[in-house]
Amino acid sequence: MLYPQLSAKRKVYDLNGLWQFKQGNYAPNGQNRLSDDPESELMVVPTSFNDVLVDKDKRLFIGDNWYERVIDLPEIAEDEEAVLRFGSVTHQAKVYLNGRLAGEHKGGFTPFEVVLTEKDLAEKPLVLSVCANNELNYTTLPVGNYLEKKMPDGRIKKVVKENFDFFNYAGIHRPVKLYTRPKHHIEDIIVQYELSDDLKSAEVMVKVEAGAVSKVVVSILDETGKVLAQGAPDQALVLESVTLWQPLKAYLYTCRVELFDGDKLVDRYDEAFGIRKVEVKNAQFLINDQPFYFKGFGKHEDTYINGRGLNEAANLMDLNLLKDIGANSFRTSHYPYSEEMMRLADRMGIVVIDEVPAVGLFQNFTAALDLLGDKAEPDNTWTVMKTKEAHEAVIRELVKRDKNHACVVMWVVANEPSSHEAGAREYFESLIQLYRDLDQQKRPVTLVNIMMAMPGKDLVADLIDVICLNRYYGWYKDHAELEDAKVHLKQELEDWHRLYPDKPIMFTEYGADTLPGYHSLWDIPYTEEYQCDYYKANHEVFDSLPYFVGEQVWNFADFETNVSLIRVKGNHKGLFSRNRDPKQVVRLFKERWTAIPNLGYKP
Ligand code: BDP
Repeated sequence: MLYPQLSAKRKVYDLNGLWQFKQGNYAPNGQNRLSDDPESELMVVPTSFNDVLVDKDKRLFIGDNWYERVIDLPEIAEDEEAVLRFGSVTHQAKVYLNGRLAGEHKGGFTPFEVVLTEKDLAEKPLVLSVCANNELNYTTLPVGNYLEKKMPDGRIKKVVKENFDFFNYAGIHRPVKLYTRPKHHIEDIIVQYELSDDLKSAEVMVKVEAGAVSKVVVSILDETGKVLAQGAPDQALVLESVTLWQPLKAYLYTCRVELFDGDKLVDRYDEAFGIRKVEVKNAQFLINDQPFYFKGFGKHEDTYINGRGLNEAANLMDLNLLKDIGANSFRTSHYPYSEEMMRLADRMGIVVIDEVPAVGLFQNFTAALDLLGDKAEPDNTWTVMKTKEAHEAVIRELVKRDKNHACVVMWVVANEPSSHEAGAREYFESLIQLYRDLDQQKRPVTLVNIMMAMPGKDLVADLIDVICLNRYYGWYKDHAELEDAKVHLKQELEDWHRLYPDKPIMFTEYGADTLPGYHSLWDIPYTEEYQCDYYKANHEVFDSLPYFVGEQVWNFADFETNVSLIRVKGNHKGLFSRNRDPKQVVRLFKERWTAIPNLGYKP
């Protein structure tokens, strides 16, 4: 899906800013206005509504969240169409135009569009109402435990207990835009390329989905805007001398697609893309034929005030901090990040592991996380979860959105599912295959493994390319026993390697909650010293194993969670605090990571 962008034939209008807002019942009918409802109030777009409302019940409200604004449409030419474009609405969206249901979308982290009809274009003014529903259950991704509570006054209150460890922020999270494009337009662009064996030259092949026109011209431009090759879609365009997209040394070409009717330009779109090779071979993760070592983070889209809403300044600061500490990569844990973030990572040369919101696929996950929780029922995840349809949809939407990004080097099918329970293999086999079928670049696919799915118990690892582990030796296991932690960690990694000698292994999570300002002479968890010692112990083991290809810590920064016994106003495993102040451990990482090269660390 193309990002809304200005071009000679396209205009983009910003619909962000102040909207009218109300939680609960509302039925737009073309005559009424949300602003006339005394219970309505102001809201900004984009942001999570939760923290900005400053009201406990509204912050935790589950159900329909209504947004409305009135648009005085610009003139749209006869041969053009107008499209409403939502970067994301969390989690389910219904879009109404003058009271008419004009579009719907399920899934809170991928974009969708609504094309305005002739009738909509004639309406003056046009009332745009959006319902953002934030219910989660066993059919949605992420997975939530949904219940209806009877209140003392007889009212029924909807409740979602997150089956995952981050706060269920919701609302219109990413920009809303109105753009125009020609009726006969470019619908999608898929850039494929084949590099020569020496990686010096490439044949670029571009697929174009477009309306009927007489001619489609594809041009490849370098960073100075010089045309290097030109031809038709599906034709090999030869680049004699290629500048590769390298980790932290990005180079982006432009693929310009133009539609012509005779000599007349009908539509034009510029898609940036990088050329690089990704391959998994002999227990190594190769980028441009060299062994790559992942240094970086699991992150969240999470900032004060905005919650999960797009915060471009925070994104840029985060990636600058990531570079400063000597890292090279992050995982979009636990959902697709904004298109703006992916474009930024492309430009900065940051390597990305791209994840769908498949989190919580573990019955009773919160009980499992709660160390004091006694699990009465045996887990029955794969008969209880009805998420397959949502899962397929989100894989399709993610690949459609992110396929051309050079930064994306691997896809994640799920985070910490119950991959050791009967039914897991049947559930995941076709989803992993779906990624492989859809992705023209044939990027590796992984599943992020949970601590309970140990080697021998896990049922899916043979289906994936890289063994990605979330492990907490020295935290959830061997708590404050770092010597034992090292022994157990090494043992487990050796077991994985014995089972899958050709697959590289990396950590996609490891970490220890740390409250900045807490210190101790001894090994006391939650102190800044313990966080340092915890990481040193883990690194000692990593460095002793040649097939261990990467370390992504949990987490980049502290983040908001649901309340629970083991969360002290959020999760504090960040190397940075929620406001991005460094903890003591940042110095340790900076020293370590600036000494480890991105390529060729473990040749
Ligand atoms: C893992 C999850 C992550 C949690 C983390 C933790 O993948 O979302 O926040 O552990 O417990 O279970 O800190």
